[in-house]
Amino acid sequence: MHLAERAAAGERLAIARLLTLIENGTDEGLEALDQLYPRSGSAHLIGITGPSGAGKSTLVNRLALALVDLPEQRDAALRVAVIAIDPTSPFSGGALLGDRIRMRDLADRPDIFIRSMATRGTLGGLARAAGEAALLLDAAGFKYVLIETVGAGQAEVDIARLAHTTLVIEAPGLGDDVQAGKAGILEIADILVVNKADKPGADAAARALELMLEIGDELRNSGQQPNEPGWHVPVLKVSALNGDGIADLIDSIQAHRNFLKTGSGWQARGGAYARSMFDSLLHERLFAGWQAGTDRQLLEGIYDRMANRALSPRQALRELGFK
Ligand SMILES: Nc1nc2c(ncn2[C@@H]2O[C@H](COP(=O)(O)OP(=O)(O)OP(=O)(O)O)[C@@H](O)[C@H]2O)c(=O)[nH]1
Ligand SMILES: [Mg+2]
Repeated sequence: MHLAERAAAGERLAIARLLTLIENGTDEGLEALDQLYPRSGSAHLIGITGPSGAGKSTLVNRLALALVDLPEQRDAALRVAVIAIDPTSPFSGGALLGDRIRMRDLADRPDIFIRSMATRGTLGGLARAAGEAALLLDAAGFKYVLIETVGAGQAEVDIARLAHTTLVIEAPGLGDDVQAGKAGILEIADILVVNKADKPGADAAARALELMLEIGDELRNSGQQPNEPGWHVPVLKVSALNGDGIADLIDSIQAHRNFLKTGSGWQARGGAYARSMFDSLLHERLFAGWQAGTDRQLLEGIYDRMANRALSPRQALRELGFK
């Protein structure tokens, strides 16, 4: 049987192989994705982001184990998949290894699938690879796909665009009061989580977040997400370490899904992702086509003149025949 069909039938080995093929951008992998595309669209994609050390991996571990046990999951063979993304991988082999060790509770469960992904090339490339991996896991039948990233900027925003529900994780004691505010990722949150509620400072962090939410309401409305008015972003205190608050967090995740499904949000988020994927592929193709048809030396000359301030970027475009 073809690899795509085996993956669609939920065969773990086939899924793992296809993920590698997709991550490496091979034709076989990408064609399999095309074939699987119509089967995707039913998994609940959940993004988990926030500053380093907030406890994202610990929380993902907890969430995965709790989601697997939901009554609605009883008949599903494949239940929860986890994609752990490390955008700083050249320097953090150790961190990835750490994640693997932390997630060992999950590793030998047949109903949970875990995959770590590291950056190859650009952050944009990483977001795309994550999107493709999520698509495959969705098509393979996983009900929940959890995607963990470190809150570092554009990659998180891209991944939030791909997720139905984005959790932004904070924790007391990370130095400054609220890291996510600084990193500019608060506005992508559907649910704000203050982890390490077993430690002092969690209440203060939650209050600070609530305040920032009030101030940032307009920000969110002008943000990058398709805007679904009517969702009130909750601030939840949890302890990933001892499990406190996890049941409420799961309720909140379900409530967000119901909210999206009741309105047009579910479709809109899936559609927004497909459109952004299409747009970025189109940009790439058009650019590559144009570049292939353009004299290399002419281009180098133009780059030089721009560097020497003899030509502005806009003037360069005009010189190349663009209006
Ligand atoms: N006290 C307390 N410690 C926690 C809790 N959750 C996680 N930790 C600890 O915080 C540290 C960081 O946890 P991780 O889960 O690795 O954090 P992370 O956000 O995934 O970190 P990166 O992947 O490096 O960005 C670990 O030592 C955890 O044991 C919690 O609820 N309470
Ligand atoms: Mg982690």
